[in-house]
Amino acid sequence: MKNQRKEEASWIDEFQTNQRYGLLGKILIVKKSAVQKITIVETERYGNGLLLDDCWMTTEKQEKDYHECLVHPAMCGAESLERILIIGGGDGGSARECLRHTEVKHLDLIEIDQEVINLCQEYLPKIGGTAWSDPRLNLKIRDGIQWVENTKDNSYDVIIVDGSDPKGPAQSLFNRSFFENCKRILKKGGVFAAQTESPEAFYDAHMDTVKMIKTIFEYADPMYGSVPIYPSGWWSWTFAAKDQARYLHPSTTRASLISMDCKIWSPRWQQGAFNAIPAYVERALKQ
Ligand code: SPD
Repeated sequence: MKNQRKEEASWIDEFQTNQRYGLLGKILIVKKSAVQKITIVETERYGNGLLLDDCWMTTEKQEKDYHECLVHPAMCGAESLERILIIGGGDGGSARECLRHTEVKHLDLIEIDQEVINLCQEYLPKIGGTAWSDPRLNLKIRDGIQWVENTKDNSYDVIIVDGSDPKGPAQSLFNRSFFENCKRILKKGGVFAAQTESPEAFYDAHMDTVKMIKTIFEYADPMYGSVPIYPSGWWSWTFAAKDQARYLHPSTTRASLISMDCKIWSPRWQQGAFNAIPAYVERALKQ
């Protein structure tokens, strides 16, 4: 049986300019939704995984390396955690991490593609886990751009942008007007968080996005870590706030409730990850 699986496995690659990033595995299903191409795979090393338009999004055995880092600096830094917004995040991993915080009363998860939710619930159910049945979750299949445009000022304590790369359906999640609306609908003591690509594999996208967020919010800083399945394995998340750089100072009470069950995130890890800004990025941000 083991031999048989190995014979069926082949390289599943994300192709970027002059590079490719792959895992050995089997393709379980490929679907073209109205929005994008969705591929579900079974990998030898990281369990079942999801690709959108042939780019790696998540796998069961390393998703925490990404979701914990996107979510907890924001959730442990915001003044209050009553109302949370996630744009994207159709695998449910960001929602699961947010809902571990018992102060959360309401979470809007705005995903553009119902098919992503369906396939993740079927093939990667542990990533969303109990979030899918949590009464605090309000799942809407909507365009995130329109959602933030139509939301009134000061609506959310935390806003998390868990989209894919800046092309295709996620392109507009990297636009100035989108970030400006996020700022407008964020409460004064709130925290904004977004995945901001790789400082190595996607230098231009990373720099453009971090610079833009910095010009919009009063306080903003990128944080760096490792996501093995993404191009170069070196990834970033950027956090922003209106009243103070509150994402740099995690609440010890909140951290103590969640960090023992985290794989990567802890207040100590977070401090190092903000300090791990590469010198070439720090220099470029000052120009
Ligand atoms: N290059 C991949 C960037 C994708 C970031 N979002 C992934 C979704 C995981 N919830």
